[in-house]
Amino acid sequence: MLNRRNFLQLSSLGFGSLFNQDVFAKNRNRSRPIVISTWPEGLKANEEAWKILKSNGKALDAVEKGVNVTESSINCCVGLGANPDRDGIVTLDACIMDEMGNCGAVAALERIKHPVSVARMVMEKTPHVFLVGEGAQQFAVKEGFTLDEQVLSPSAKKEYENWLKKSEYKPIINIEKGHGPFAPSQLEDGAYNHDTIGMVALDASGNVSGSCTTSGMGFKMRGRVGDSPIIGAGLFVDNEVGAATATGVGEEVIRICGTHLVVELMRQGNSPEEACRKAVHRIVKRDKAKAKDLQVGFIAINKNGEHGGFCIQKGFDYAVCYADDKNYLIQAKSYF
Ligand code: SD4
Repeated sequence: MLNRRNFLQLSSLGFGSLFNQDVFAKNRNRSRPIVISTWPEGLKANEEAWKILKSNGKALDAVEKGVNVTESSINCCVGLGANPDRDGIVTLDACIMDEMGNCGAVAALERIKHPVSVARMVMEKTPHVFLVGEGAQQFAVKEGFTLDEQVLSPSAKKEYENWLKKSEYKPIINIEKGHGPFAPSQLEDGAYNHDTIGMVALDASGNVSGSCTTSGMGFKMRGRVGDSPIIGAGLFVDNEVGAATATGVGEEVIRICGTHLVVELMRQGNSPEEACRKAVHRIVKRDKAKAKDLQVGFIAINKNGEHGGFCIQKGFDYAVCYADDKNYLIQAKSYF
């Protein structure tokens, strides 16, 4: 549990403080700008996004540069050091969407460090929305991205070697066992290690954008793509309403067009948290027994700068930043 002493220590680190959603609720009505992102890694990503937002930069730039931090982190499972597919190859998926409804996506991209930036190029430099596999890689190289070597992080290498012993096809999605007070060094050690980051932001001009980037399920079938690069599933933005992003078992999110649903629920007047809760319930309702072993989490912001999140299992945190010294980790409420 977070006690006062721990809280003060964390605050003095200037890094991130852990808050319960109810405690935080009092401070809900925030003026813009604001950025939120999934999992504890979101704290670092938010810091980068915040640099752009506080100098009146665009939400689109903030959500790209923010998640680039996570993509670069060798100890985080999002980028080239992440858990590979069952053939040992790391394949990355990402998408980005701006306030005009423009969007770009890539999937099954190999050896490119920043898939979200390639997704932005797809959005800005092609008449298309989605490029996959070899074609996406060729496009990235043509746009000046370098082909890097895939170097698995020590933990991904170990996990893959373990997995190979049985080679049982049970693709893995992290279900966080719970959080606690932590220091930056624990993050760097990979203590909180997720294969996805989704980020949505509202900038000083009142525009909303979002991004989502992932290595997908660990030890997945070659060619498997989840929700993260799919507009309306892993990410959706509507500048009249707000934006949402998702994490967890992608197949479940795709089946309900999860983030599109969250945004439409906000359009009907639901708060971000209520919209995320209703989307989670939609997943659980399909098969409650199955849902006991699944994790899916949604986070959302609306045009007033309110934010919220909801998940199936306890233990999903999201990071909220609306000032230099206000980068909080929020414990989302859960169905179970
Ligand atoms: C996927 N949604 O590929 C991603 C994985 C994820 O935390 O979010 N993991 O299905």
